[in-house]
Amino acid sequence: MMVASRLAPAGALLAGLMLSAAAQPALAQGQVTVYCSILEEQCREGAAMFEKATGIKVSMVRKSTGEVYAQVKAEASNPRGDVWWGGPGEPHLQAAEEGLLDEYKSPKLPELHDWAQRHAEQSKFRTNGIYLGALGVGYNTEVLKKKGIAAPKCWADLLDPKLRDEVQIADPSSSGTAYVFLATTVQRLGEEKGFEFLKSLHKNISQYTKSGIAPVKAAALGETAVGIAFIHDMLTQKLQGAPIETVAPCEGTGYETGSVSIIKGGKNPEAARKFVDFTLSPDAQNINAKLKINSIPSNKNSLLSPDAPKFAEMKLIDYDTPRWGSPAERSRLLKKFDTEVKALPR
Ligand code: S7P
Repeated sequence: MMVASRLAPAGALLAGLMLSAAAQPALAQGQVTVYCSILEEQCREGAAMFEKATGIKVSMVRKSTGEVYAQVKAEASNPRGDVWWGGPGEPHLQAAEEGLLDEYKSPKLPELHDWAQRHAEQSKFRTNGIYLGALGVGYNTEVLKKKGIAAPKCWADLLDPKLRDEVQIADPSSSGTAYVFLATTVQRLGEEKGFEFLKSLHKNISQYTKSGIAPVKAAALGETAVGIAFIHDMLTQKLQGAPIETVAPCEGTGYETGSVSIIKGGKNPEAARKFVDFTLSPDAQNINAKLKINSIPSNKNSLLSPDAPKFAEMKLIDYDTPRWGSPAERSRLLKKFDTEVKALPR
């Protein structure tokens, strides 16, 4: 009797707590730290959606892909992040091969397109494909007209001396976008001729920006005539009214496999797995269509924006993401770029 009377209020309290938890799924249910390498607005929207759906508090830091790779490597003995969301696949693959990422087979995998399932398999399930994006050129029509420069159609057109100080691309060490450009150039022309091309282009580069999206924004604002980046990002600026046109270069171009990975040794592995499942779901991938970011989503049930660049209409090279994402190739190419291209006077 005494026992029962002491238990009754505790039971009532428990039932009350359960009821309020059911009514408010957003009550704190843990936390997850996400290093985010897609665009700031996508990161913010995704964090808010995930918190609302799971009650797990998201601590989000936005950094470029190469920067996150360097941070994950530097923190390997005491990882502070749980998930690395977005950015081209090569730095993710390098981290996977260097033992910095955890294996995880998401239940969402069967919902993905073949290319994304292959990407996961190639990494031994230590990274996942979330979107595709083709690399290209964007030019400001007003700046080119004012300067009397013909619109570029090919990569080779970017070497025109009239474009001196008028081309921007990011630094491939910090930016995943710029690394795709570096690897595309080497794959397209072979290493020797590829580096000759990069050295000639260097004369026209006004600056190597830290983030891959910066040249797109500069071209949209007319601060540079030409930017090299992902075509879907340049299209976003065009859809917002910027005088920008996009080009899939005539010689053929490479593309990114945007990726998401779990950081090995992170403090919140369970929440990290839930976050990865979320990024592979149509809910998270449809953020792109909502924000008019026209990359191609990996989940077969996600919305494909009608404005998304049509891969079938572009000349694509047979871009080898696993090769250029291997630790040996990525480290070697970046070092070579720094010493043989970036260090040159202009
Ligand atoms: O989703 C848009 C997008 O542009 O965000 C990523 C981002 O720009 C990569 O940044 P960094 O080049 O600075 O690393 C791209 O993967 C993606 O297409």
